[in-house]
Amino acid sequence: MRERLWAAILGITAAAAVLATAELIAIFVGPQSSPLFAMGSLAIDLAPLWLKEAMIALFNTGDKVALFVMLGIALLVVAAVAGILEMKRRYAGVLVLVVVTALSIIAVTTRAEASAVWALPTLLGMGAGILVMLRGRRLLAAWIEAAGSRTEVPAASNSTTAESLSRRSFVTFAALTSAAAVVVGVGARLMNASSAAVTAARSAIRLPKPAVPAPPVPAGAELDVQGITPLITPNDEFYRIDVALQVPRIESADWELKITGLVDHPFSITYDELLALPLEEHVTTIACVSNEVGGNLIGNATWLGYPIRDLLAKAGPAADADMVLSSGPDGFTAGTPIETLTDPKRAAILAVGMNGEPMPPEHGFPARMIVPGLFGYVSATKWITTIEVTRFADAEGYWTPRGWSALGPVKTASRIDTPRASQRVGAGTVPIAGVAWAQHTGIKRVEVQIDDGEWQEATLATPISDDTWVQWSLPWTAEPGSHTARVRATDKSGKTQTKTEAPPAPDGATGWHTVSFTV
Ligand SMILES: Nc1nc2c(c(=O)[nH]1)N[C@H]1C(S)=C(S)[C@@H](COP(=O)(O)O)O[C@H]1N2
Ligand SMILES: [Mo]
Repeated sequence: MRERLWAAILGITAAAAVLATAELIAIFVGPQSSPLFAMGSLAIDLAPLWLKEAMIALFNTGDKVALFVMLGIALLVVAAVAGILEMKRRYAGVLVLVVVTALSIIAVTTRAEASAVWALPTLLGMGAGILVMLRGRRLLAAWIEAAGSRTEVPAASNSTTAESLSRRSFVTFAALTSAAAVVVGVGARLMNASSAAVTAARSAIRLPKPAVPAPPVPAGAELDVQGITPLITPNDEFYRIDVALQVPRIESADWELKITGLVDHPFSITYDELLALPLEEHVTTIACVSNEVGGNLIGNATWLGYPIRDLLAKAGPAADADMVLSSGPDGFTAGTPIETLTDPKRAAILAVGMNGEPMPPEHGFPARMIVPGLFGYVSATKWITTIEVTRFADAEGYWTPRGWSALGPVKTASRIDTPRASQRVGAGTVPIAGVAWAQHTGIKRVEVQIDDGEWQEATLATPISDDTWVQWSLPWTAEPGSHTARVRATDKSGKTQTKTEAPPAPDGATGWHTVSFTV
């Protein structure tokens, strides 16, 4: 047998396990956390200018491919050496593997915008590589031993059997591991590469200035209370609800929205055409129907987009149409009353911007719907590709046959942000504070009850508009001991939140948010 060759194959198998695992985990952590991607980028950064120019001259636009081919060859050599070393001396190859992966962790985590979790794919890859190296080493050593004892006792036929058995064990292990690594690794790499392309394309987009900017946030809209939810939710803290495991990655250049169905003039619109329209900015709070009382599946952002009623007007909906079925590439659909979308007083928009950025991929890049006053599941279609004008009698949204109501107006609600449940607070004046919402109706009053006391009216901040949540607070002098606070809001239609507790399904939770804490 050729010990060296098999040892080299062992090393390469272990390296394949490292890369495949890392690529797989990078799907979840983010395409830039892939060690291959990071090492490639690092090589580009470190290479002297003359080398870069030579590469471009030699390979033209294939320079990136050439770079990855060279990187691949280098890795192959190092991996083979690691395998040979491991068979010479136990853990020598493991050491090489650890050193190389540690270097790539440095490469990954020192990228601009990198975060510590970006180390995870390579770290788990390292773990997988070590396992493969150790197990393979044991199998290969057994084979080498069996082969060795045969040369010593050529006549013993059972040692020949021992050799072929141990050979089969090692070869099967190496073949299966590498095959799995190639399938998983290549698949994951393709996914990561395409999402990296979308990330790059998205960061190159410059959104136009809004033709109708959002009015400035009124003074006094944000209360100075520690622990209260920020008035505008930062994009990376905004809740997310997706039916798909994978965030769909769509390039804006490939994107097109079709407006079809019961219309006189069906048409399509591209991303560039959409950006060229006079866009409007609206601050709107959106919420999920699955939000529990006191839950955080709600957020408030400044959205930039184009009124859906204007798109519909251009298509000319039929008089008997009463629903718009919007769909995304993940199989999600939302059924929205056409009346809500065409209401000139309601800012239902096809949004391309979120808090001054192009729509983040997680929140629907290139474009999504935002409709004030309706739960997300019946209105907020992300990665939207089709708007079909239809009728409630003929179509239904994704969640309707799954136990959720066909119509999903938001329910008036309120939440205590501070004190938090089971928090211990110091004696003295303690603010009880939080947010309340009744999108498109507006909040009239928020009341707080402490223990079994009277309901006390909280101070409302100046709301941005009736389409956004509003902060509230009640100063309270805390007596030592255990306390319970509950909150209820009344909206501008005069309706007060019901005490009756209901679960989220089928059309939204009800009940008063109640928090117990200790002073
Ligand atoms: N394509 C698509 N759009 C979707 C969803 C989805 O799963 N797929 N979820 C909806 C639900 S249930 C809600 S509450 C909102 C959430 O939007 P967000 O993830 O940006 O907060 O998006 C809606 N739009
Ligand atoms: Mo939702």
